[in-house]
Amino acid sequence: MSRLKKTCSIYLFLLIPFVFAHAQSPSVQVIPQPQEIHISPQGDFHVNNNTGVVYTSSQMQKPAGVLAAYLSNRLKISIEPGRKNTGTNQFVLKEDVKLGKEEYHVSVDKNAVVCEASTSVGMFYAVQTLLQCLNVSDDGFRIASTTIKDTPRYGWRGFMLDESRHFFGKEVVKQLLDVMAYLKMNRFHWHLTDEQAWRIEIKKYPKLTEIGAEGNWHDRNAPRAFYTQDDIREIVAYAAERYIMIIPEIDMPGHATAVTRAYPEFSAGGTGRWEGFTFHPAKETTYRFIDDVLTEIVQLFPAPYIHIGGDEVHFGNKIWFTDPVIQQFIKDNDLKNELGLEHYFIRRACDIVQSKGRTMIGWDEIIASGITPDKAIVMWWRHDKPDQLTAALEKGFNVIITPRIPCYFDFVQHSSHKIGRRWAGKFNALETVCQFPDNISDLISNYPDQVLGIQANLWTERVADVKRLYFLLFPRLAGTAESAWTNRSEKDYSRFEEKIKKFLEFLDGKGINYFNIFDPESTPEPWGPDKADVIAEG
Ligand code: TNX
Repeated sequence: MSRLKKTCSIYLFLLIPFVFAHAQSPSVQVIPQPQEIHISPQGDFHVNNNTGVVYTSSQMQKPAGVLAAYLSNRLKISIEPGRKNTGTNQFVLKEDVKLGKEEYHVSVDKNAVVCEASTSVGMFYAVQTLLQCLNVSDDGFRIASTTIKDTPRYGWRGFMLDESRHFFGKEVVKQLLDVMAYLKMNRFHWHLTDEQAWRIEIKKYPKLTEIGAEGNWHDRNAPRAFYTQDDIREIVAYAAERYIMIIPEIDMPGHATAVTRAYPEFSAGGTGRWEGFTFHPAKETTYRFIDDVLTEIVQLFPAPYIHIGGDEVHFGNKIWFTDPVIQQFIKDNDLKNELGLEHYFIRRACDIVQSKGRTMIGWDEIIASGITPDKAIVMWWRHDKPDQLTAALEKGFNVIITPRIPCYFDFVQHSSHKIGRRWAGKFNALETVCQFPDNISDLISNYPDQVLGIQANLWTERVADVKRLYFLLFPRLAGTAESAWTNRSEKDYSRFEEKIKKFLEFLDGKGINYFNIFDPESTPEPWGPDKADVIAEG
């Protein structure tokens, strides 16, 4: 054998275990993509009947319980997490105070899986990653030998559900929270009030649900549907178990029709389509009502934020321009005009939220209201008004970015889809969702600390049932998770698409409907109850 050939054969020989291990190694596909992931050819970790789950400090007990429960369930064995080292073949959940709040490390070799985090939530994310890495093979469950170092790009990884236009109920919300946890999303913004209905029990104002909870977008006479305070407590606790904060939205001063139907005394009046769209901005009793409602809200939701809406007031405030009481109020308070009055209303709402020890969040209309940036967080939604985002950032506001394009999931997600919104022909395909916010980095890159994160919003005017709700949400919600968690340098759309196959299997396992991006015709677009709903915008 020549020398060259000999050297080559030695190298090839040395490579064999590597190649073999790679060929044999189960895949490591995680959504959202971790910031650093290395697969090593050390041999896989096998989960078996003797596998232990060990945690080193009391705050890791909860994530240890989540891991043990999942393994026990899937393997049909009983694994009790404990603090005692069980020798080999164990998961070790270790506290490491040096890591950031949501950061975690995972290192897998054939003897052990070691997870490190400084907090219980960081460890929960390590566990979520591991559960996605678990591969079923002929000889049981395996995890490929891997090291992962991970921490989120943004602290706010949100999803908003509109349950005023249509009501979906407790079980659906819980299922959504499960999927959010799998995707390491951590903020559930709950749009509970709007024109169509009021969906949360308020003890001091029973008519809000007796009258206000009737109807939905398609059917004004649909039976009452709302969450009791017990339901709310149950769901808030369920979310907290998954490290998800719930932020309630009580929309004002517009989108208030359900309130004014129940309590006309708080209505500014109006006619036709916009009858009762706004609260009466010039009555002290209106502000007392809001204060009372928020008193009950803060008892139910421990989140440090309350969303007060603040959007689209001009749609339905025509009456403000002619009503003598309102006009007099503008003069007496030197508010100049109707917009000044709107801003006054927002400042009053902000004071009420503050008096309850919470911070206000509002849609981007609130920027001009005169509120200082220490008092409110802005949700930028009008993608056609990038100057709103710039103004908010320049004024020093913290901002959550949720522009219609690509964050509104009532927009269609495929060129063939007919029900749902488009804007000048544009819609929100999975790839556009994933690319975000890197396609607007010129707008945000100078303000890294003020952009708190990203949120997807599902408005439900044209979402009358769960099948359609899930069809619009999935798999796009996974795109939101990837865009909010993963640094630009680690994003790779073709790899993401590969991982989506596994995500769809996960949804199949839960019986959740989705749009199949790989075979659009296999999942036809579910119609709402009324085919006339097709929106032909753009
Ligand atoms: C605008 S986004 C709204 C909602 C609609 C949505 C439909 C926002 C603050 N207001 O009331 O449901 O568009 O896409």
